[in-house]
Amino acid sequence: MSDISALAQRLDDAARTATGVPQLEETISVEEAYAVQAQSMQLRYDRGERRIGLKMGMTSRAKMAQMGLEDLIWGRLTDAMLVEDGGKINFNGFVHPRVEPEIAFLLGAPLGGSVTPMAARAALAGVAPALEIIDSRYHNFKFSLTDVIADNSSSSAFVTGPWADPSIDLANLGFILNIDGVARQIGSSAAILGNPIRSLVAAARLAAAAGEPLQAGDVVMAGGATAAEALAPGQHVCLEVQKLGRVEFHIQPKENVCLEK
Ligand code: 0L1
Ligand code: MG
Repeated sequence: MSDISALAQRLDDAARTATGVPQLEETISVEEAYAVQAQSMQLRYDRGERRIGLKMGMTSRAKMAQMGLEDLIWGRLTDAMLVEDGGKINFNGFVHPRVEPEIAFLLGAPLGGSVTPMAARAALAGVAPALEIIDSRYHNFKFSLTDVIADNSSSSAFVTGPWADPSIDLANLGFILNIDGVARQIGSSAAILGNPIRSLVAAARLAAAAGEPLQAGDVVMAGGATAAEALAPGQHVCLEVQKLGRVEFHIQPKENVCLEK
């Protein structure tokens, strides 16, 4: 049995100081990896951060098959990870950030355990275009399944756009991810498990199984609709989702460094 708290501390230090670390040498089970994640998130809560929802990862069937996964992975979101729509992030606060175009769900009622897509939809207060900034704390974004789960499934920041009527059909909405005005990824919400509502159904099951059932007010990030794009200082990132609208953020430019004469 590995020392769960030592691994949690290592990954929390890496995230807090934006410093890459080697992959875990320790062999741990998926259950132990989630225990590491829970303990590393507890360190954040102890510093005053508040859990406000969760993110779903590996939500494309192709990615699941490629990784040999039988289930989705998930991570926890805190209030400190939330970036205002149109706001600025500091590149130096990340190891090597990437952005994924997503849909976010806002719960209007609790949603726990085994639920139908219809029940999941009925619990919603809103849906929004959203951007997830993922940032693996491992060097070169290289990790095993248990590595990434322990690392809060690479979750680091997220931006949600305007909340729209949750009765909108989400099955096949067009996505365009622009960086500095250039379309870098084009896709469809259908890439998220065929329909992103399935991701919410899975989130309800996994969160309840972990003893943290979804509550009214929670945000759930449904998962990437396209491949992730690497980010750089000074960029403007904007996602447009058919029927849902747009969401955006800026990355602060590199700071000028005064050289000695
Ligand atoms: O949000 C995601 O689907 C990514 C999950 C973690 C894997 C990665 O960092 O690419
Ligand atoms: Mg994601």
